[in-house]
Amino acid sequence: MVAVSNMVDLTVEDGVAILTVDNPPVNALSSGVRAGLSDGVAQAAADDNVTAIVLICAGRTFIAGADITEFGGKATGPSLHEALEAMENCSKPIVAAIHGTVLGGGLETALVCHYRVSDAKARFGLPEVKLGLLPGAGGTQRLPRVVGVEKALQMVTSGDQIGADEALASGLISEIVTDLRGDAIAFAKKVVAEGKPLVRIRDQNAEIDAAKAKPELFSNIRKAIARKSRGFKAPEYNIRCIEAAVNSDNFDDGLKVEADLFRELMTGGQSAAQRHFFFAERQAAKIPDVPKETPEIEINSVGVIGAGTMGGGISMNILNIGTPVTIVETTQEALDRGIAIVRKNYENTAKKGRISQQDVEDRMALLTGSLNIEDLADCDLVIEAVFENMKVKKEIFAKLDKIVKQGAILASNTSALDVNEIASATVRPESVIGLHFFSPANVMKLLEVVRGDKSSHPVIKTSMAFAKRIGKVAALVGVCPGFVGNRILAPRQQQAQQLILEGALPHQVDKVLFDFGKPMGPFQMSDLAGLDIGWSEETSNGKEVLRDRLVEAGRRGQKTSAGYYDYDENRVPSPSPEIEKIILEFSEKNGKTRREISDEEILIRCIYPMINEGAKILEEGIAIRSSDIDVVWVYGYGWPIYRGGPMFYGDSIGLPKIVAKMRELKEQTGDPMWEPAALMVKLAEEGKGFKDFA
Ligand code: 3H9
Repeated sequence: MVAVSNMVDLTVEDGVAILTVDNPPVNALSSGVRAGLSDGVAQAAADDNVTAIVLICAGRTFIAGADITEFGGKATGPSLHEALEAMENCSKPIVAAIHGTVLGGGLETALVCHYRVSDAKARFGLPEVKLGLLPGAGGTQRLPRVVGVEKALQMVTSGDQIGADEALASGLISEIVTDLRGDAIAFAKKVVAEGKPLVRIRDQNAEIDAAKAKPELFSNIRKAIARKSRGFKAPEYNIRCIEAAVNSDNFDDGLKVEADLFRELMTGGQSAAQRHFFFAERQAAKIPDVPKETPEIEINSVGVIGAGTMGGGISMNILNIGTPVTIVETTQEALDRGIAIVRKNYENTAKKGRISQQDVEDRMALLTGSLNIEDLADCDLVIEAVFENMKVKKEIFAKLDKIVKQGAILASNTSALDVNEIASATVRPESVIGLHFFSPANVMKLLEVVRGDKSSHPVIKTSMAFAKRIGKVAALVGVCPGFVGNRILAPRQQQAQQLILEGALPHQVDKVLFDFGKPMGPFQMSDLAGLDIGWSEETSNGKEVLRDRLVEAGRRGQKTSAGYYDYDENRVPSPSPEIEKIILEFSEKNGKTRREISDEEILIRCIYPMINEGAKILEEGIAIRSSDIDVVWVYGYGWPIYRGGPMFYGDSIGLPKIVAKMRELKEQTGDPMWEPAALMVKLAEEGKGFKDFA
């Protein structure tokens, strides 16, 4: 075996050159791979003993794309385009032997090979859109020529993968093989023996020509993705590239459109934010002080306390991975209701065709209801999901301490309470941790794992790993009121309330945040959650507290068709004259002279306090790194991923600008909340960003 580069080897076996890419972990197209592909193909082409070439990868996958860590830096070595051109124009057939995930630039590499075979488990996709990009190495021009325009549009705008069967059916591969290396070599020999042509996808125009008469393919996809892709640039740019493939006179013109649009996305803010988030998500799983060799606790059965919305949703995550759950309630009625809702949710999913009726039955069979907490004695993990009341939670944990076997994890789903205090109700605080799921718990991707002062390393490690098993992205946070997510939410909600007393109306504030990219603004969010959460009749003070006034007037949010908005029978909100009247009264009572408030002021006053709170959280060590805060906000609160998360956004605005504005607002209002966090001031003075804080 000869090393063509530090990442690509070449061997010749019985007239077939085998180029092996070996660049762990995912064989990304780093400069050494690009150089190896160019040189390896040139060497094989020049070798008279070689009649064909097989391109294969070592390790767990075929090339999974361009090397994202190289983006934004200075490119070295041959460009991907140069390497791919050399391959496509090679005078000897190249067969791609595919396994694992062939993604992005990896699929584009396969598409310049003259033939492709794969094993049965291989998965294919162009996921660039998820990084705010488009396939920039010919993917938007070649894929539609193979799988057809409609399917290509679907693949590039969603970034979703297809399996080997679908790839075979759509012509993306020629064969599914069992012995990848051996069968690919045999396939290459057959191509030579049978004198099969060197198929260059760029020359195949049948699918493109067929789509010329169907402009509706483009309007249809635009319509289909409009809601999901609101605010994102990349999906539309991907569509434009395929449109160019169809409408251009020749392949190279389409390729030029692709190159221009790729460059624009690559140098723009959205892709920078989405690439940041790609690494943020993976970084969040790494816990510096928990050694690699820490043992994990086996989780084979789970107990959930509380069959309400949270308890039911949490249970579904666990049933989905085939792990039995015992759910405990205090009354038969509450238990029956909770279990019925779980079943209904599954049946709705089955109706949409996402799972089978058998799946529904299999999952429900793993769920046991009980009125006796002692039934949790043998569980490996118990998650308490009752309402937010410290006294009740401590009673439950004291009971669990006596009942549940040693070594099990005792978790609370509290969204704000002190996990250390909850742990103090037991004599095994090392086994206690917070697992804060977000509602709806069976859907939302985020899990805040709240480490108590005494939570043990195995408990932390197992919780993070278990989160991954149930399809969540976990961020490890420390104990403070509201942890990371709700603590950052609080100052924004407070500013939103201030703004409506000073002159804005709920729909104006909501629109600014909606246009920023949030799924909804603070007032719509409150209406959705219910204004009566945490409200009680005894303590209600409608004379002084706006929220209390609304609840007292029966305006509890969407569920009563009235909250900060009026709702029609389809829950469509409209600004409410009654609310406007109440707000004006409140302004007057608070001595506020109402004024016109600009959208810019609204945005700054809602977002800067969040960034500032994030800085305090970092300063106090509640989050390990700023990117973990971004993960919490993107996956837990719908922060637009194309803005990277609040801390990334802070860095992109520039910390000196935020510090200066906060000081100005402090000067104007005297409100101590505008005091910039010491860490933010320090980083700003040092010319650094949150990303530099470790
Ligand atoms: C592109 O191709 C552009 C072209 O069209 C045009 C160019 C001109 N680069 O996810 P994992 C790292 S854009 C660098 O935990 P899994 C990752 O950070 C690219 N590094 O594993 C992690 O590092 P660490 C289009 C990468 O098994 C480690 O590998 N391609 C890349 O759960 C393991 O990753 C994509 O968007 C990369 N491309 O999933 C595919 N990919 O261990 C992106 C991964 O230090 N990748 N790393 O934390 C993926 O979707 C998943 O990583 C994959 C494996 C499915 C491959």
